[in-house]
Amino acid sequence: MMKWLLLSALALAAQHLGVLSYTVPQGSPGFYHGNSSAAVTFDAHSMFLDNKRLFVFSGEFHPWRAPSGKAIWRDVFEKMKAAGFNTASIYFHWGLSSAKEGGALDFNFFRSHTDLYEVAKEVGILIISRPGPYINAETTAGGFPGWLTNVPALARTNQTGFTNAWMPYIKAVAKFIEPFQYPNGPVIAVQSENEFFQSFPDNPGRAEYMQLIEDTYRANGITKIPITHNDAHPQGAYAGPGLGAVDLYCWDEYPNGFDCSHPTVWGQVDTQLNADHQKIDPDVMWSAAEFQGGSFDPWGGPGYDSCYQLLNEQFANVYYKNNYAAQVTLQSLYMTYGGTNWGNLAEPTVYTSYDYGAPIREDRTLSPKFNEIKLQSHFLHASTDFVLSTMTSADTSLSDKGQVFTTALSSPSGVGFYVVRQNDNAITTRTDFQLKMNTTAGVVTVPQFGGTNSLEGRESKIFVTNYPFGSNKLAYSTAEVMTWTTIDKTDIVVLYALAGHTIEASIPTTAQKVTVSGSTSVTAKVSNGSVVINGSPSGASVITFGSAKVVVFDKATALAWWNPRLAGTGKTPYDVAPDVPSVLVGGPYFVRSATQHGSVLALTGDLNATTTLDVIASSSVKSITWNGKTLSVSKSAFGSIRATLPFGVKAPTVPSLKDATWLCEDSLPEIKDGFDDSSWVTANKTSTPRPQQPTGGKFVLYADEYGFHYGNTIARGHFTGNATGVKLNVQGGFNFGYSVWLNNKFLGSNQGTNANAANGGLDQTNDTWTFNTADVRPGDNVVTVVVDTTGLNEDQGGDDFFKTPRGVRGYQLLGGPDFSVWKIQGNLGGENGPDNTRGPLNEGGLFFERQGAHLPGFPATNWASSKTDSTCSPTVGITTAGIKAYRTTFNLNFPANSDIPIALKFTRTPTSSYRTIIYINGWQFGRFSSKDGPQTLFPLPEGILNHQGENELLVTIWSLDAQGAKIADIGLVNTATIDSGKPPVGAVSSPGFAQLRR
Ligand code: IPT
Repeated sequence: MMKWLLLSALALAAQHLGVLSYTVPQGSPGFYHGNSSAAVTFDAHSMFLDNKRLFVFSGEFHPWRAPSGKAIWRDVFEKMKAAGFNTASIYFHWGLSSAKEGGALDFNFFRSHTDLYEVAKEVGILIISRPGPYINAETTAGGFPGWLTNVPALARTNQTGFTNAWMPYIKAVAKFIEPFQYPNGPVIAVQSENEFFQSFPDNPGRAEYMQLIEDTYRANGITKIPITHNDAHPQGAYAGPGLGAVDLYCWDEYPNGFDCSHPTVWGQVDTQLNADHQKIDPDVMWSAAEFQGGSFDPWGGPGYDSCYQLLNEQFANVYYKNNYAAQVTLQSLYMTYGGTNWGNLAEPTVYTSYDYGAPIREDRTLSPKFNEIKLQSHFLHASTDFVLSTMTSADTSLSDKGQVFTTALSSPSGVGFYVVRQNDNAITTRTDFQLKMNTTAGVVTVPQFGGTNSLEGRESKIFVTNYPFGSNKLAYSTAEVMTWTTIDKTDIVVLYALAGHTIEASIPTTAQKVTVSGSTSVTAKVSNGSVVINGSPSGASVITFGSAKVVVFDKATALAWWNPRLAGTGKTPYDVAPDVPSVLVGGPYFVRSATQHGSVLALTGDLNATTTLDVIASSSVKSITWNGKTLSVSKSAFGSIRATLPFGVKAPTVPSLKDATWLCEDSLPEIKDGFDDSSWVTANKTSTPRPQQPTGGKFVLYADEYGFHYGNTIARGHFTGNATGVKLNVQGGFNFGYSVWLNNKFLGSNQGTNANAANGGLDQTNDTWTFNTADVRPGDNVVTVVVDTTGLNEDQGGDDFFKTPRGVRGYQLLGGPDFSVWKIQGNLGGENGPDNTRGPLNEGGLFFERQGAHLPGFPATNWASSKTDSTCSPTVGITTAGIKAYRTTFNLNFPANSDIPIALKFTRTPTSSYRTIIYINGWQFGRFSSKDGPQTLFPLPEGILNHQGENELLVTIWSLDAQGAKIADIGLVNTATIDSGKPPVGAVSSPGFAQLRR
């Protein structure tokens, strides 16, 4: 059992730190687990690392949704770091590491903990590790391995069969985490399970299971960091005391929900967050393990640009600031980079893209929300008093306008924070107002020197009082603080507000003189021992006096500024406190790093256009390089070092797929007369222990029962005699599809619908298919059922829902004898598939996949060619129901300094019912459904795609319609052209046909 202990050393150590001198009070619940080796501690206000308080500003990222590996992970982490994230929250996927029960666990490559932690450490990102065993995450079976569907024990309980299943995985994971526990590595916490609820009275063994996970971590070396849990709602599950209680209880919040089809409809913000927290666990910091960073989108949904709109920078502005108002000090944005559900990773409520409308988009480009978050995170790191602040009032009383809601907070040292917003999210127009703020000079109503404060609709601002920056102090500011730093003994604070809004700031000074350089839209004067700044920001104004500089930006300008810590100057690579030396850099699309070598400031970063660079740095900086090139510099009107950064990447020529040579081949020989399925698995089970029982027929035909857990499956039922038809209950998950043939005669197809459909969505259909008497032969007849599943269900309710079968759930042969035998086929080798690099989920069971036609180097020598057969092209397609595979190659030769994300683009014909699988260089990177959509743009990430060489592309057309189908148009597009300082990614090394189909 976990206990709380006072760590008095902590209290002592905290005192001699310049930044903060808060002492952990007696009895505070610093983390303790039976010895005193805890390296990560916390109390009611915040976490401590190295006895220093921090705001854990975290973002969710799933390395396995970016399988190009380390180089791309580094890019994502560098972007997160630049946006002020000091932490990443990481789910790991058990199913990807475990192909079969009792088999070897595979943590190589994109499954690697070690690689991930190493990159995070190099970049300086802390890690909250979330290995499950259950993760949800809109991934197949919620991260459970497919084989677990066959284990006859209730998952997520302490039943022996389930315990034996997960224990080796968590033990292995613990061994990977152990050496990377803070401070030796970046891991500051490990989460047990996911959104797990407590035992039901009739459903025991859950808390016991939770406890067993925690004990397993502790027994396997996880002794320095807290174990956390993310409750689905603030209901106190495992907050303690009691069995399964964790060290640090957290909860999840998705206030705008997941319906992206009404992207401007907001609810109201929750004003009870802190009250809820106080009810549950007032002794520990309030932690949002997942807070909405975007939304997933279902098949047939409105698409991720709508999700982005629903959860855009305005949402980030209002809702995240509402969290700060409620004194959150660990906030993790789910997702911060979403990535891709490649290779059958999706579960049935989502499609291939997992862009999530996140701050970093699927192609790794940066959204406006990214920059909004950057302003907030920098403010929090700069405001070291913030984590100690408590709420003093939360109502509309401080403003002269009833619709302005203010949460006032103050720190023990008297720093005030005023989080203002309109009290109704339906208001989309501007409100001008005055605000009463408590300053050391008493209560003042601001602005005092002209103008009004303003809030746009769906805008929130944080005003400050008595706010220290270095040895100076803002008596108050109605401009928001982005950050501050001390350079050459001058304290520089960066303030911002929307252009057109009035700001006012007052800074006590002994100086007699103040100068304003740059834009004169704000004025400054010395009055009664203070510098008073007032005006409306436009571009950059710099106000200089005494040992202070106040930089005032309009918000659009501020969004393009960066505040990188100088590499190698912090005590740890993770430290983002304002006492770590930094520079201010304005203009570039992205600033990756800043390093000072003597008089040279070396900046690296990315550009999306020719850019004016402004740098505020020490006077010791005499020259600046950008991605290694020396710049010619001048001084700007507001005193920055200025240079032009020329955009150095030509718009790329992307190969045309129209003009490409396509090779093609039928991929459904299973319906041809004489097809030999004798080597297929015989579906000979007549019962299953699953809760989901068959709905008819002698044999259990569930694909998973025979080891086929991912992608398309095929069942062939043989019969002799005069049957008149077949009844089929086929289950494949929401938006699944299937087609059925009697011998070589097409009987028809059916499809599921999505969870948002009026009937709640179809994940299975019941159909009766009538045979033409003439098509029933003497001797052997075969009913062939091809099923496109959309993944295994999740198990959110802990009721073994993930065991819901895929394939034929029930059947009945009509008007004749029964089927004599059923044969089942899925991915080559089932649980013993050959591809350890791409992992056990990548392939499905269509003919071309079993053959290996998607693999690099496949000898398509006997395939038809568009050179001699003009119908051999996906834009010509097929004229009957069935499946055809098309293969082509193309070369890319992008310059080393470029980041040019490429996507495969489809023109969709919603009236035509066809499905397409996309393979690039052997990796399945997309599943397109013409009928459902919405995804038509499929990013092919660099690394998986060779940007400096040859690529092999395969696409299929499966027409579910008798009249056939074609892809109206298909082509490669670049979704951005970035001049990038990222190190070369290089093509990932993965095996081809010669290695995998010997
Ligand atoms: C929360 C899950 O913890 C996470 O895995 C993911 O599924 C997320 O939702 C939605 O994307 S569950 C919460 C919505 C109740």
